[in-house]
Amino acid sequence: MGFLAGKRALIVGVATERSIAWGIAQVMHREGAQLIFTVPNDKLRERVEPLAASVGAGPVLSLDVTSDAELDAVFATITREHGSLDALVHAVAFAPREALAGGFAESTSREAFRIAHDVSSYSLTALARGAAPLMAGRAGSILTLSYLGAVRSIPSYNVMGLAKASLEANVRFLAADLGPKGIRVNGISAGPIKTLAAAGIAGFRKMLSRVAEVAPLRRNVTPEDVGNAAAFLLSDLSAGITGEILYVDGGFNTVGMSFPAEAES
Ligand code: NAD
Ligand code: 0WE
Repeated sequence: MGFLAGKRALIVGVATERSIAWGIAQVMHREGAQLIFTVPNDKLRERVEPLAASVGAGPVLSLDVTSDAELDAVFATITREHGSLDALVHAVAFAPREALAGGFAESTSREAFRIAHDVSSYSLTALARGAAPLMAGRAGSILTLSYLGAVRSIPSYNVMGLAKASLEANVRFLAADLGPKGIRVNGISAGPIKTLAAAGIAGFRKMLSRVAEVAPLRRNVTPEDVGNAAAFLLSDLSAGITGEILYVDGGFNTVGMSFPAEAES
């Protein structure tokens, strides 16, 4: 029997078969979890419905995380249809495209700052508040996805770095708030992966190859690498872990200096 057997999970952030959230969903399905998916619009609904069906999930729910009404509706539906929740995956990030290019100060408008923090960090607070009553007395686990730009400056990541720093603080404050109710809250800081959110980011391919040269494991990570670590953090195997950010990046963040690997086979 899988280590997530009997667990029901809400997964927010599947857009395509390359989505990190889809990598997580596949591992969770493999380990026996029952999954509920959401999409923010009808265009993504068409892409996600076949994926959801392939892992035996029920109807895909509508959720734009900037809408309080849609957040309320999702939790009302889950309360009515299922009555409980064991796991929540938050894999959502957005900043206006023009904020993810050029110099940080020049590119960061008040509006881009607001949107990035609303979609990418506040949404975790709102989802955790909605999920908590459904997780009461059930060893719930909440997981979000972060990136190294939360704690290091990275060219062009710009205001998303500030939003990820806020997201990581969100993990710690939610962990303290919900821990006494038996709910754990953690983050995975993933290395770069070619997904829809990475498409059209200038220089992303170069970034992937640089990471693969420098990271101790000398490769990029995959959605399945992230999915396996995610399934652990969402399961009772990690019952003693909360408020933590786990790096799944081939060790890239731990390296202080690295030389070109001429002598490697
Ligand atoms: P993705 O494009 O597949 O997923 C991003 C998701 O955010 C999409 O499903 C999209 O629908 C959703 N989203 C955006 N705005 C929304 C809104 N208003 N309401 C509801 N959903 C909304 O890309 P991904 O790379 O799988 O991203 C998932 C998470 O992983 C993000 O938090 C991202 O920051 C993080 N991450 C990605 C990488 C990478 O290199 N791809 C690395 C580290 C962390
Ligand atoms: O968190 C992310 C990207 C999130 C993202 C992506 C987009 C593209 C489309 C947020 N908002 C938007 N807005 C859009 O209009 N990542 C961790 C992937 C990523 O994005 C980068 C990176 C990495 C890594 C942008 C610049 C530099 C590095």
